[in-house]
Amino acid sequence: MVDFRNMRIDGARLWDALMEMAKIGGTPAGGCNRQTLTDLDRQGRDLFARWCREAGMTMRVDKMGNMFARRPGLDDKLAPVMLGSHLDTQPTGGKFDGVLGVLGALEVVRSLNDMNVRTRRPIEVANWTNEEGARFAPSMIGSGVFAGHYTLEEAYAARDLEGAEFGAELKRIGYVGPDEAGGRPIHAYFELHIEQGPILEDEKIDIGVVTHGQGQRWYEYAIKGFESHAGSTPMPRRRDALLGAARIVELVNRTALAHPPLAMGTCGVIESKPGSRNVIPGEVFLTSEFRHPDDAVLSAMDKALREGVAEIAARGRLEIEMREISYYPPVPFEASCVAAVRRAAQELGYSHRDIVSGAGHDACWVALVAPTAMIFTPCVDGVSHNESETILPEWASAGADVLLRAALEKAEVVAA
Ligand code: HGY
Ligand code: MN
Ligand code: MN
Repeated sequence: MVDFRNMRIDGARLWDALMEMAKIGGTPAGGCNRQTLTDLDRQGRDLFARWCREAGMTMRVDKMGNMFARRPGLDDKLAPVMLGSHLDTQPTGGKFDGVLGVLGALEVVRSLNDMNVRTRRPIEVANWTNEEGARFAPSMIGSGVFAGHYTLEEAYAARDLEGAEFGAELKRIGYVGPDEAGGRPIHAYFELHIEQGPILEDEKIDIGVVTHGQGQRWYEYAIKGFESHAGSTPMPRRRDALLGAARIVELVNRTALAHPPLAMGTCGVIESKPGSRNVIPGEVFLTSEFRHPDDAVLSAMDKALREGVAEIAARGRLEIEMREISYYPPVPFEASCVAAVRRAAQELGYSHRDIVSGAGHDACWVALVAPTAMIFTPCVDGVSHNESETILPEWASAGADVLLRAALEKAEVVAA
């Protein structure tokens, strides 16, 4: 058995790749706007595919546009060890959310090539489609179809706020692949990701050993009132859809604050029609989401929300169609994979601590179909989903070193 304990990745090459990818959709404020299934997403995918080919990998794409670059194993029939994350970003996203996981995985392969290391199992690097859910909801839909939680038809029918359809956009950028999405064995899946919160940096810890992903519930509301004149409609006679939406926003916030310290509640999108300053809004589209690591609390928040929305509808004489568009319970990651991450950090001499993920990740769906774990790096001030998101190069290197070692434990080094 080859001793792979001193192997490390090339941190400078990883950082160069991150900066190169960040140019695609780069914004004047230093962030990235490379939203899923846009021409910029296609450019990012094409660059990733070129780099993978240059690293001697073969590329497969499935019907959800999920990309899998493969480095063969000596016993290539075995189920692969898969590493990856996502290249799509938020509209005001940063350079590292998701991208660190995809390019950190590519760096693992590049380093194995440099060290002429062979593994018994094949290694695959994945780029999952539409992790962010910003343009097409829900989030993590590429990995969600792969894990069998959503159907291809559900995903293809999703529409963005301009009415563009997911399936048509995926076809337009040329990334509808021939492979079925999912339904094949994966020996282990590891996802490297920035924490997107302040804990690791505050505690001066290099590596987060992620034990769970918290549960999430995502909702949409179609609120109908009655458009009428802002100057001549007496207050008691109004059916003001925007006032109803405002009450739901306050209800979501109040419900999360009622379950401290871990509950999260957010309203992210609101669209008011007709959008005229002197017309009482007759229609509003609103979104909200809840998150919590305990499913029973998430259910209690859901119940309080539904009761509150019914009360707001009655009080405002509004019709409120409330839809839950996505739900997944808290996800425990697989013990042997979590232990491999913890062992890797330990042996590499990186400080580490167990942590629960506040953000959702493709790993949360992949965990349904493969032994899965995640590796977190700190991020500056815990900021993410913001153009100022940034990390230190040494954090990126440490995370990818741990990814390399955890992957090799599962892929089994046979020659170096
Ligand atoms: O919403 C999330 O947690 C992830 O960024 N998609
Ligand atoms: Mn992400
Ligand atoms: Mn994100």
